[in-house]
Amino acid sequence: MNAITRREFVKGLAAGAAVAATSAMFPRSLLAAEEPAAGRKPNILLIYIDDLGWKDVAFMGSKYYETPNIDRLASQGVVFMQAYSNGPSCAPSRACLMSGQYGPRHGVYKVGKADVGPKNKQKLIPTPNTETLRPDIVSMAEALKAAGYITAHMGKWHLGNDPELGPHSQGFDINLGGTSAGQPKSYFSPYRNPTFSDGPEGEYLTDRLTDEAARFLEANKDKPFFLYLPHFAVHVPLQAKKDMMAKYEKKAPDGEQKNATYAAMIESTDQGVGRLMQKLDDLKIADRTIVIFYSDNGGQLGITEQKPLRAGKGYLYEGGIRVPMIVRWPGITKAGRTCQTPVMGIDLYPTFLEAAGAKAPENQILDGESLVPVLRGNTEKMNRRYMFWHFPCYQPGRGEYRITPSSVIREGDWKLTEHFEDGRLELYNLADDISEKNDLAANEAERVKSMKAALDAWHKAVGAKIPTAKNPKYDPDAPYTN
Ligand SMILES: [Ca+2]
Repeated sequence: MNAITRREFVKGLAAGAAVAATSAMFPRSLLAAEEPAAGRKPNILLIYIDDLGWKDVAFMGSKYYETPNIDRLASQGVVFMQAYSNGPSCAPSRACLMSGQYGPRHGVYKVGKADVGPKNKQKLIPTPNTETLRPDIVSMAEALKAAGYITAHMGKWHLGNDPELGPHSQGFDINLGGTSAGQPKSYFSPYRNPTFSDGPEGEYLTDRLTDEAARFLEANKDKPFFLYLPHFAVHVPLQAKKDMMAKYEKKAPDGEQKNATYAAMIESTDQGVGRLMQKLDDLKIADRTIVIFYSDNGGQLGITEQKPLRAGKGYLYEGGIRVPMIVRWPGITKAGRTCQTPVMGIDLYPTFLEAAGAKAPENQILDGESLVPVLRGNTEKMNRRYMFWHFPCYQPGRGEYRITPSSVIREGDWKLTEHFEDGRLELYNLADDISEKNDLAANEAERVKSMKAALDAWHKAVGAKIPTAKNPKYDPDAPYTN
């Protein structure tokens, strides 16, 4: 991890604040805010949306979904065009985000058992999956708490239940909503969630989490805080406020973006973001609050689509792992900047440590890299040469597996996938072929060889388990039945 001294950090913050004040990069409300006191730790508000795809927001190009508040946030911060989730679905992305570690270190690869799906269509015995985050792992919340932050979790946790495995066990002072569950029983009260009370009949969950988050901001405006707001939205069950759906029912579809309920769920999320940004302004703490808007995986096919990206949630193609991401850090990030640097969930942990002047946990490798130099605009490049995904399990789909055991390595614009069932290698150049249509593995023997060697070396370095045992139940002639 790039260490930064407290003095450098403070110096940077002060210099950045001056830039913001003179160049009118931020709205009046931000300029009116107090100057950050020297050495004051910035607040961190991490808004993490569930299953929100790369193009499920207007600022990324959707003509169907309406997200004026998130669009405004995007215009005030850095938009990462190549932000990735660490996994193709909820739990692995969250485990990586919270731990700062790649999947093989904690073993959370997917939601549920490793071999979900028709067993007779699995050539290999997959590596067992872990469904909870190990208690000995020091989460980003624990690291920030140790640095004096008050920490709150509001929404979906999906990595186990308190007291042993829930948000409280991983350093969150407050937990509202966080259990082992991957989706709400209902988006309308009564919620039947053991970690928070039901609201008035018919209250909407996304609004409620926004209310709770706003109350938290008010109550903790004078402390350094880390508010992790992993909305249940826009994951199924598809349930939205009826009055919000009407306009989408009349609206022209944008390809397969046409589900009015889903659109209204996105709009409720957008309103929540708008209300919290307004709250930061009203409390005059926007200038010392880092806001991150991010998603845990791609959009679900059948509900939405991410064209030109290939596939969606549950795949290792870009549509499954490339997600929208905004970082607004007044005084540090330049408003309206678009950044092509590939980044991923594990980068946020070291970024937050650097921002907070917090110590990295002892005896815990952090696989990500701080985004602070990129956020400052000092560079467009990360120090790392490669990014990795490891999925030694089966991810069922409709008619075929979305993923059979495989690993992915990205180097520059090149993306190589190794399929463990048959050793097949797939290679794409994302700069020329963002849709992953032209497999260049046969044309690029040298590159394939070097990337495969780097992937092998990584497997060894992180102790990645690779399934090799043949599944005796495999039947090549059996139909795939869901
Ligand atoms: Ca998800």
